[in-house]
Amino acid sequence: MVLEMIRYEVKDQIAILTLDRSKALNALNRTIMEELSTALDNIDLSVIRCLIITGAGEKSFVAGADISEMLPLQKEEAELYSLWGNQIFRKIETLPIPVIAAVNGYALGGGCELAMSCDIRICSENAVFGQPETGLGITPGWGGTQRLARIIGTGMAKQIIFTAKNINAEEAYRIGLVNAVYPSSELMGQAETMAKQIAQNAPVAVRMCKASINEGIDLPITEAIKVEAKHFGNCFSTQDQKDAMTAFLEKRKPDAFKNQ
Ligand code: DAK
Repeated sequence: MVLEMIRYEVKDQIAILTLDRSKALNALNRTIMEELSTALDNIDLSVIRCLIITGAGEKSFVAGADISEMLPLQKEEAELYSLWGNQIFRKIETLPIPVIAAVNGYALGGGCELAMSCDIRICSENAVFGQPETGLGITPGWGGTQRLARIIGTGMAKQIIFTAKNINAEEAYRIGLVNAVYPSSELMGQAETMAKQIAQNAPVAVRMCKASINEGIDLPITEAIKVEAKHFGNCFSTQDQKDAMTAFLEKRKPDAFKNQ
């Protein structure tokens, strides 16, 4: 696939997707969003076990949706624009494999929303998070009002969204928006280390865990545990489950998982 603003790299069973529109701090215009969508559709899920999403350069992950493209939108167009972007971010959220956001600088507006559609967020010490939309006369429109509250709770989410005040990496860590903070030079190495740890576990089991958490989180607990039981059961039709449990009982290390 030929992409202009997305770099896609494969390292063994890990893929790294880099948003590369450096002249606008990787702001999300229609082209880069369409390319992101295409890249997600083309991930070889028979091989790739974990995806890392990051931004080009050391200054910015993504500085938001492209403000110049949003300015002229009318009411109906804006609603469609919101649905269109949400549907692309939902592809990340529902991608069968885990997705790590390696946030290397500004993650504002649509950038923060993109990071929140990933399963795990880690960031560099210079990262800045925020939802500046109310200062631009709009609401967050690509999941910000929904996912921020789900990740950090409604009280803190409302404060960040209503005030439009950015927060630094330390504060993002304190409130649970990111799982870890690293010096810029270490961020990608740490993301790859985590991705490799994920990739060495049984692929079907990891996928079932993601599906189980995502599908269960919005259900009443009585229904959610049925979702868990279904995915738990699915693992028992894999060779990897039989092999790993046999290896344990034979007191030896399991062979590498075969994704079968
Ligand atoms: N859009 C377009 N261009 C952007 C941009 C953005 N979000 N962010 C930065 N740029 C461009 C700048 O215009 C500048 O371009 P040139 O002037 O060089 O041509 C270049 O990137 C470098 O930016 P600066 O010169 O401003 O760099 P600084 O280091 O001085 O400042 C900054 C960095 C990140 C603090 C600053 O650029 C900034 O404040 N950027 C805007 C951040 C922002 O407000 N982001 C949120 C955008 S709103 C919805 C759907 C989606 C959304 C909402 C609703 N519905 C349909 C309802 C999403 C909304 C957003 O994401």
